[in-house]
Amino acid sequence: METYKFAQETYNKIGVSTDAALEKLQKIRISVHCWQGDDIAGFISNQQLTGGIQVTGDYPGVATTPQELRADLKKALSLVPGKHKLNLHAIYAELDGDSQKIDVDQLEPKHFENWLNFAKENDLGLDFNPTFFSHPKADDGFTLSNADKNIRNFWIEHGKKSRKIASYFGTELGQTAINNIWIPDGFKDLPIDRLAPRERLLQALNEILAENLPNMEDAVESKLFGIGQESYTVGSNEFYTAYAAKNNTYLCLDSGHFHPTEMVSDKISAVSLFVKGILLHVSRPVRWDSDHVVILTDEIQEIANELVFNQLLAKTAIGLDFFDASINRIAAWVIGIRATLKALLRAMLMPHATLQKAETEGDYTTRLALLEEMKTYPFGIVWDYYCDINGIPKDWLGEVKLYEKEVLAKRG
Ligand code: RNT
Ligand code: ZN
Repeated sequence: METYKFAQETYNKIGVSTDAALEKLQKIRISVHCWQGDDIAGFISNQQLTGGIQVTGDYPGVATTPQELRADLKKALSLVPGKHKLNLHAIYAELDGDSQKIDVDQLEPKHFENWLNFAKENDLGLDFNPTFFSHPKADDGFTLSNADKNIRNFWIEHGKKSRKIASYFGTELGQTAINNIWIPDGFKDLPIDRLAPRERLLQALNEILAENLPNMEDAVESKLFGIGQESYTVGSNEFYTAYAAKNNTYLCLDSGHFHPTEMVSDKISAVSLFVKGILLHVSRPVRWDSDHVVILTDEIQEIANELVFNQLLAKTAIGLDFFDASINRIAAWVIGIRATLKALLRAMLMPHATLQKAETEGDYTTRLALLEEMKTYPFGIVWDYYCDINGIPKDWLGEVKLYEKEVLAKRG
C-alpha cells in the first residue's frame, strides 16, 4: 500500500490517475484461447494438426480430456487479474454418444454444454471458431474455396453451424460471442488462377453469413502464408479487409500474419475507420508466424497504446493466439495474459494529453523525451497492486509449479 501510494503520487504529478487506469483495466475481458492447453488437438479428431500451423515441444502434462483442459484453464485464470472470456474451437466439442454419427457439419450447441456450464460457473464469456483444419476434408489444402462443390458445401455447413453455436453462447451468457473464420486455404507453389478460389471463398462466406443471428458477431482472419501454403493464401489481407468493410463484420488482425516488418499496431487505426469492429489475435512471431507466447514487447505495447489512445477498446475484442508446448502450458497462458494486461495498463498510465499536445504543437522533442522517460516510471508497482486487490498471488509461478507436481506430473 505504501509503495502504491508512492506510484500514485508519481503518476499524479504528470497528470495521470492510477486509480482511473485500474478501474478501466478491470473492465477489460481478454479472450483466452483454449488451444494453448492441448497443442490444438481438440477432442473430436485423431488427425494430426494440419492447416499449415505448427506446435513444437513436448513438455509433459498436456491436457488430453475436456476435464483436464478445463481444470488447467481454471488454474491459469486463477493467476491473472480480471474476468475474461474463453475462446473455443469447434474441435473442442464433446460428442459423447454422437461421436460415431456426426461430423463437424452437424455440430450443435448441445455439444458444448459442458463448456457453457464452465463459463457460467467461472463468470467467463465465450467466443467461437469453426475449425477448418485437422480434418480429412481439408487434406488437399482447400476448404471454403475448394473447387469440389461437395467439399465446399460441407465446410459452408460447418461455418453456419458454428455461427449458431456462437449465437447460443452469446444469448446464454448475455455477452456477445464472436465467431471467427480462419481458413488455411492456399498453394505451396505458384498458382495459375489466383482469382477463382477467391471468388469461391467470397460466395461461401456470403452463404455462411446470410442469416441474421442475435448476440454474436462475425470476424474474418487473413494470413500472408502458412507452412505448405507459402506462395498464395486465398484469404489474404486485402481480401478480408475489403470483405469486412463491405459486409459489416469484424476484421481479425493476428500479429503473426503479416510480413515481419509490417505491424498490426499501425493497421488498427486505419481499419477502425472502415470496419464494424476489430478482433485481435495477439501473438508473438519470431522470424515467422511462430505463435510464441506473448511477452511485453515493444509491439504489444504499441498495440495497447493504439487501443487506449484512440479510444478503440470499445470496438476491439482482444483475443490471444499463441501455442507453445516446450514450456509448462499453464505458465504459457499466464505469461501471455499477464503481458497483454500489463501492456494495456502501461498504455493507460501514459500522459496521453501531454503527449498529444506536444505532437499537435510540433514539439517532437518533448514527445520523444517523454515517451522515453515513461519507460522507467513505477508501472510495476501499480501492476503488483492491481494483482493484489484482485487476490492474485505474487508467487504465481510457485502455484504453477505446485500444480505441475500435484496434477500434471500424474498424467499418463
Ligand atoms: C492460424 C490462425 C488461427 C489459428 C487458431 C487455432 O494461423 O492464427 O487463428 O491459430 O484458430
Ligand atoms: Zn490467429
